[in-house]
Amino acid sequence: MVMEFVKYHGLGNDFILVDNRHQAEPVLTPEQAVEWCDRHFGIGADGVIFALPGQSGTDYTMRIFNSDGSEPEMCGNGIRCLAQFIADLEAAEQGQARHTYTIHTLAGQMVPHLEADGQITVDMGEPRLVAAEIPTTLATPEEKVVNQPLDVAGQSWQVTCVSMGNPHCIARVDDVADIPLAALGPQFEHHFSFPKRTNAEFVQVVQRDYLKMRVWERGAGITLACGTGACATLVAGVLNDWCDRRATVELPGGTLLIHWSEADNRLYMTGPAQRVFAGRR
Ligand code: ZDP
Repeated sequence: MVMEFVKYHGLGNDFILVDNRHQAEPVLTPEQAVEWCDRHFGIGADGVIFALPGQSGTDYTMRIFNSDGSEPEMCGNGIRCLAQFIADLEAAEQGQARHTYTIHTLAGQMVPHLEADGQITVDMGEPRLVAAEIPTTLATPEEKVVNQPLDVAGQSWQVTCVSMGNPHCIARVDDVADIPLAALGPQFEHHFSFPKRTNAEFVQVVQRDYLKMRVWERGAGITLACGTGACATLVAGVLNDWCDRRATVELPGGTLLIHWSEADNRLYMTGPAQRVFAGRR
């Protein structure tokens, strides 16, 4: 069967978007998503995202398969791409689109808002900090993991763990350019301390309001950006007093503005989402 898709990217973190509004389950299997994401034998992407009918009163539901076929709970750059995709669909069908959507995800409800300048701000919800919610065995279930030692690749790292619905393990380094990401990433991802595997972020503190970050993504490997990872990194920075609650996070693909609001404990992420091309497969 011929299927239509649209490619989008958020800071070079690229996704295949599928209009799945007519059906409650994704129209592709995880195995098909792996094929579609292949950069040599397929379309090429870090993941496939499905725009599904809403649940529990939300406008839409987002589901995503990573390029290895695993299904993450949440996806920050992806939800900006999803919001732009939906707005583009609504504009094509109705001549106009809304600016704010409520989106159901496996990590709860998220609320992207399309700004007048083309950027998209997403209410990413509250970070989860206790070990049971990461999940990690680095502490007892109710404890936080802040600046704890972790042995990886024959080296002792000081790590902080944050869940944005999906698991993140953050380590501060002097210079992110020096990190052998391809070698280290898989060893963090598959470390026995993370029962659901983990995303791994290496952060360099440039100023209290400017962080540089490189990411190894669970299920996708090296990517140019990670929205949930940028949020988790800022939270780790605040918990360790490396940075302010509002900071720019520079990723290889560009920058995101992240704000951890004191008023409501929620993360607000602002960044772009761009349409690349549409196709059939
Ligand atoms: O947690 C995971 O398995 C991630 N690979 C999900 C994708 C995260 C993403 N890069 C982001 O921006 O949050 C889409």
